[in-house]
Amino acid sequence: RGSLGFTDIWMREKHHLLYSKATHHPFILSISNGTLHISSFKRWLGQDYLFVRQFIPFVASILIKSWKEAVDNSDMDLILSGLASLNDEISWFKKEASKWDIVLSDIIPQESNQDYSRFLESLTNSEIDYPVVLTALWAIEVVYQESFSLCLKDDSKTPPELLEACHRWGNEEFKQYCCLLQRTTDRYLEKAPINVVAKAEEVFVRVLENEVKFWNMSYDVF
Ligand code: HMH
Repeated sequence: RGSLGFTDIWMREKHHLLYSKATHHPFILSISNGTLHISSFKRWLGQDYLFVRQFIPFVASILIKSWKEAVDNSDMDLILSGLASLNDEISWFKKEASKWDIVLSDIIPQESNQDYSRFLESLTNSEIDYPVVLTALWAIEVVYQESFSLCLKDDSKTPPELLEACHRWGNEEFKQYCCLLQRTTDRYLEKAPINVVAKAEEVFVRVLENEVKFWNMSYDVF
């Protein structure tokens, strides 16, 4: 397979089209060309706050798996750093919500959000293999990293009041985190039995589908 790992083959070759649908969604493109309706942004903000609250226990379940299954301490350190930044992220959502007059306790999860949460919850099961959940974590993070970094490009017209949000996921440090997650994931996939690799690929695709639906939910006028 040359020098490409499984994750690169999936994102750049086999599932490239779905991957670009998730990373170049109209919601993101309209932030970067300055045409997003602020009501869409606010809807996304409220829904994503609820998503992150469900995402935290999912990441915690991976921390437990890294404790049981990792070959060295670096995995647990990496997952722990991810959990620590989710702590900051929750604070950021609260601050950002008050800036936009959003009452977070009033937000009701939309169907796509509930579906995504249920999917993550199914992956917290102790029977789900470590390489599979690493794949999911990496995919979830890399979609946001790649999406929001588009909004920070020199030629983008992102409104100044949305820059802070874009910077949260588009920054260089988050990109490094995603690269480390990718490398770790590939390392385990290399050694995994073929059925586990197949399951990881299926989970990768399902993450991308859920990400597209999540953007649709935020973007659609309803
Ligand atoms: C829907 N996907 C969604 N929300 C997020 N905050 C991330 C990924 C990245 O953390």
